[in-house]
Amino acid sequence: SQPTIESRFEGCLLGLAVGDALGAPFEGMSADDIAQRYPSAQDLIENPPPEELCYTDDTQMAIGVAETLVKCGRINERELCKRFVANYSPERGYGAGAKIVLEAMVDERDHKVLAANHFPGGSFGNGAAMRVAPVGLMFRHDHERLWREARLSALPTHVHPLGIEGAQLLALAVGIASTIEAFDRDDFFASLAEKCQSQDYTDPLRKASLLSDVGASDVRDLALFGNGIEATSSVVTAIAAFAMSPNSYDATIGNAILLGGDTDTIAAMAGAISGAYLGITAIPFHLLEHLEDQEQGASYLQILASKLRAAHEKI
Ligand code: 8NA
Ligand code: MG
Ligand code: MG
Ligand code: MG
Repeated sequence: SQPTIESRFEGCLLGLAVGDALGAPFEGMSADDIAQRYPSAQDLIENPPPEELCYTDDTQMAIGVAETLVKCGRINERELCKRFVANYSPERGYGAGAKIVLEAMVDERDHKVLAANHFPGGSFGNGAAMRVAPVGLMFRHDHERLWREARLSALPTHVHPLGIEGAQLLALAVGIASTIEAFDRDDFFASLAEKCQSQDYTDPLRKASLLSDVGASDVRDLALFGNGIEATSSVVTAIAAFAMSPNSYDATIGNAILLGGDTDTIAAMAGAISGAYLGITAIPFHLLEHLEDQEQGASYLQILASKLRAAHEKI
């Protein structure tokens, strides 16, 4: 049976946080190093590191995006910056450029100048894509609006066209995944390619759709799409990890993490798409149970998912 809308909203936000938190201990490691400890995705899911699962900047910023949508019903840049500042804790591990821009926001300096100039033309890091999933849920029924709001959610830190488009693409993947009843590879990739402008995304998307078509499931095939902190070497990777195993949250995030590199972020993005499609029940209970996100017995992310769904019903 189909997951309910409630289940899909929860699955997306918790799927993002669990992917982020499970991937975090491996961030920056090589695939070979990870394989020595975890030969398969299943090994990793069944025997995760024993420590509490702590999420990082990816989830912390996604919370700010969701809170903004709950409060304003849309992306209001001022409110979004306020939420980023209120939630900011540098020990969660922010990207170098993002850290500088956020610290300017905290000090009420003009962060826009830094966002535009710290990297030539702005940042094309995956930091806008890693936090955008709530926008995909909120505007799942209106892809034009989704595309515009995803852009607005990127701008405080990411003004480079590739940083923005990576976020738009990930939001659209989440929006579609949260809406479809059965996964159809051709439809899924055609809808994504239709909105994309840049060859940096359209070319790998085409390759990802073909790869899925031949039923390849070797994690090495996923590695072709990159495992870096640039949006262009991680967003399509996350989408491909989902498309390779649409009916398994475990395989989706496990394979994403086994690639090495930017493990927390790629698993966060892949986990958000997978959770939006499969719902909260697809996420292993022992992982949810070990996630730090507990406030007096309740999960803040679950509460936020429920508020986001209520806001979504009103638009
Ligand atoms: P960002 O804006 O600093 O971008 C990430 C990186 O991408 C930069 O540091 C550059 O190396 C590179 N980059 C981006 N734009 C350009 C450009 N125009 N020219 C040359 N290089 C460029 O930060 P972000 O928020 O996009 O980064 C997201 C990543 O940061 C995620 O992986 C997230 O998990 C986090 N992160 C954390 C740690 C950590 O300390 N735990 C390490 C790496 C990344
Ligand atoms: Mg992170
Ligand atoms: Mg096109
Ligand atoms: Mg990361």
